[in-house]
Amino acid sequence: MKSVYSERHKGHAGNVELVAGAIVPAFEMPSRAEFIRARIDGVGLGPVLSPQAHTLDAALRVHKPDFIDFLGRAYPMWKAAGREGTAMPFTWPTRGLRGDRPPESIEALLGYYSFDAGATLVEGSWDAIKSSYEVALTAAGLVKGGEKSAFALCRPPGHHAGSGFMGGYCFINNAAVAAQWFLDNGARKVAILDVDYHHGNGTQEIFYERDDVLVLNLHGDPANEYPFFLGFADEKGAGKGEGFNVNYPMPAGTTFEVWGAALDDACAKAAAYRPDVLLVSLGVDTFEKDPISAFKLKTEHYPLIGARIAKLGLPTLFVMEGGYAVAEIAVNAVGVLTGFED
Ligand code: SP5
Ligand code: ZN
Repeated sequence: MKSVYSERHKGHAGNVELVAGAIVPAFEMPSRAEFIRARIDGVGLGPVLSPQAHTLDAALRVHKPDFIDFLGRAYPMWKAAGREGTAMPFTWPTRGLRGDRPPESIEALLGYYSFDAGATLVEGSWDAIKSSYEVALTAAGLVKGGEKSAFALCRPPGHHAGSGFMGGYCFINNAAVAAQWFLDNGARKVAILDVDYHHGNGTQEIFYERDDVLVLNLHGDPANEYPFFLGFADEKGAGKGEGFNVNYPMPAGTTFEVWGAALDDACAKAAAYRPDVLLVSLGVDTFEKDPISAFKLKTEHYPLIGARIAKLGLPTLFVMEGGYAVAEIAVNAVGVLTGFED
């Protein structure tokens, strides 16, 4: 399997995040992509290509123009306000406040274009975000060009980013961009299977009223897990999208036995949908030793996930999302890919 990777992700570094009332180094760090990059060679998965340059047009097919424009302006504005370090939001237009008018100051804009404090920007973030987007589109091009599968080693990840907001380490929704790109380039239907531990709220929001993208999401029950405010089983899509969004919330402590049954059900739904392409939002924060998650999957299970997905026999694009047990995420993520190929 061919992979696409850009070292431009390294500019998105030194970020901090809020955990239990304290500012700590962000779990979403450059070494994540570096471990995976090294593991690809370690197991001989296949060639690793650099992304081709892309304009932001494909991003604008799923994201609002003012949001994408903001992502590019945010850190320069932060600096112009005399700040340095990590740009982090702290005020949000929740119920009872004005969320209908874009504000002016960088403090307000950060909150207006986010749903949590978890998507932070530093000097090199925007270039890294664009590189991650280009990685996804370049890998999508490989699949469109006839490869049976490809791996987009995206960093930063994307599945929490919605049409007009960032959050949860995510800025541009790489998987959503790729799905729309396939549709704009000849595909009639695309399925997205999101196996990250966290609900892909951004992907769900983007496609919620659409019947040309089936969104299947396996994740920690939002009743007790981030992102808390979306991802329940009764969210099934709306309008002509009704029936084309499927959530599988599962409790803390979920083992592969139970998780794998949900995967089987999701794969059956994907097969019945008969998509032209399958996208896998590949998070490996389901691992038992993940520092911020609570499922109990073991390293031996990841190749089984890949093998189950391969049984669908669909052109498949894997897009990297989360996973924070740093050295092990490489073994587990690449384990899915080798399991797919075997
Ligand atoms: C792409 C992705 O996986 N984003 C995840 C963002 C999660 N952010 C909130 C994490 C809350 C962690 N609570 C941790 C308790 C740790 N002991
Ligand atoms: Zn996650």
